[in-house]
Amino acid sequence: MARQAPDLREIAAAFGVEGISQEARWDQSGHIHETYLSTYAVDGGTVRYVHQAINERIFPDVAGLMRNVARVTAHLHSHRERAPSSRRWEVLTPVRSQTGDLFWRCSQDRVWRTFLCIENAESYDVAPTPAIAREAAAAFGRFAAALADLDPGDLVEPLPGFHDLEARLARFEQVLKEDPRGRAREVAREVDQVHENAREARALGNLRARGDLPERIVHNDTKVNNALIDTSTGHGIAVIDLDTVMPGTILYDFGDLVRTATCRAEEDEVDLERVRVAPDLFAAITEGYLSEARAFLTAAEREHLFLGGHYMILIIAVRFLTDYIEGDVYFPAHRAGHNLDRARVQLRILDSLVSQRDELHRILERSLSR
Ligand code: GN1
Ligand code: MG
Repeated sequence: MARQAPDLREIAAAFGVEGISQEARWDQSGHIHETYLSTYAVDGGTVRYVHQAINERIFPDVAGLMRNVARVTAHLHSHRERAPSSRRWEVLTPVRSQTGDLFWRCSQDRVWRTFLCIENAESYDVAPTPAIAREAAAAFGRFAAALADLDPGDLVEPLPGFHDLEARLARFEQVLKEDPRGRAREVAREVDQVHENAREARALGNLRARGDLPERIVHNDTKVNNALIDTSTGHGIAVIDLDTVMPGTILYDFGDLVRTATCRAEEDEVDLERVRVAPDLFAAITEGYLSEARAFLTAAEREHLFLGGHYMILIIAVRFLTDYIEGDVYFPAHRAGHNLDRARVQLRILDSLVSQRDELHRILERSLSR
């Protein structure tokens, strides 16, 4: 779909941003919203903001979404004040519009929000080193610990059934049967792979249904690029992208880290030979996550952490594959077969996880016993 360039001056004015606009960079690392990093000259220096057009097709309840973001960020801010630490820790800060809201509809009929930019920090689509994988994972662990005492009843569920594997599989089977774009024939192998891996992943749903895993407020999108790393120290210092923060199991968060931070290839890599779970990165995220989460994990959560990886990789594979068959209606496709490539990468990561299961389990056990 052609993108209409937004009038960022209009947006900056709506959010009371002071200073003269110097530069705006379109950040294409997320799949959902349209994001700009804008620099403004003010008082002899510069200040940067993130302006984001919210995808209303995916998040129709913008008011509910932004209420969640406000609650979560307020809780994180007060947690930071209550438990000060010598290690840098930043919290995302949404900016209110001139009318006092956390979102604003522009003249192009799109809804915008604005955040202060967290400076001296960077994020990575692929973890370049074990040290960075470790720090990204530690940031997500610290985030979960800080939200442990936020009442789940305070949040709405912006995307109901987001990580409900049964619902995702049912939709997948339905789209496969309807085959609206005549693509089902091409994906027979991938469909088999989904079926082969579904049984094991379903164990997580069963554990949840039995009440074995505590419901917590979790991030639900712990992609490695949603952690910020301090540019100078290399420490994990913040977690961003709070749209999917809602009740769930901690296994989702650990699992999405396994999916995104243990593989040295991009999410849409076409050379599948490059796609594998690297044990050194797996060890790094395990160490990093547990350095913060060890204190609050229950015995059942510890026991089933590994399953989180299997579950999340499969669920994203199913989502990409469903979207390919359906005609790329959710995840933007920038080339022919883009969502199929993404699905194949996920299935390859899953293969790699399963085939190295014993070694990876040993790594996890070692971290857990520390
Ligand atoms: C989307 O916004 P972004 O790119 O961080 C998606 C996640 C997927 C991810 C796959 C709301 O996240 O669930 O895991 O793409 N977010 C939503 O890269 O669907
Ligand atoms: Mg996201």
